Amino acid sequence: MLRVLETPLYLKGTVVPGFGRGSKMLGIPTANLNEETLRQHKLDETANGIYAGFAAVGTSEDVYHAVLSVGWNPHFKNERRTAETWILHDFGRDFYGDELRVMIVGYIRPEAAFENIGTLIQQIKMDAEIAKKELPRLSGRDDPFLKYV
Ligand code: ADP
Ligand code: RBF
Ligand code: MG
Repeated sequence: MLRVLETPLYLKGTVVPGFGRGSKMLGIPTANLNEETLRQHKLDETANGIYAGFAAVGTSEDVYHAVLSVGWNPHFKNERRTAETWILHDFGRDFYGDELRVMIVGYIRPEAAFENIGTLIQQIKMDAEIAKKELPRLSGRDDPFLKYV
């Protein structure tokens, strides 16, 4: 279901435009991080996968549950590696250009390619259910890393 990481992974960077595939329209907006954030050695190829963690945006102190995908998006045969975070909170606005801080505490599954887009979306929604169920018992939401400095 979810494997708790021995050492959390920390991502901090600027929210940049993604591929514009309309994931927001599908109810799954994913905040893409700038490429420099992906270049840290802890996020090498072995780190590719689907994760759960805690996220904070901009100068806000609020911490939310999040699911994210790190890697090549095999379903779309991408040529660019990305880290995209779906924060499980309704912001009602965009926050391109803001700082995004994510503390990854659990591993859910490897990235995969699916029969069709509907199956991919179903799977992502199941990832979110796992995160909502497991994250409340995991520590991390008070980590100083999530605070804006
Ligand atoms: P893009 O292809 O540019 O990444 P998306 O359709 O994936 O576009 O939407 C992502 C954008 O939506 C984020 O960059 C952010 O500005 C905004 N957004 C609003 N609510 C959320 C949320 N709960 N989680 C992630 N991004 C959100
Ligand atoms: N893309 C894939 O190609 N394969 C996946 O298994 C996959 N899993 C994802 C899981 C989560 C929790 C999230 C937020 C995204 C995932 N994606 C995956 C990325 C998804 O294809 C991408 O967000 C949209 O295509 C918009 O760029
Ligand atoms: Mg996106």
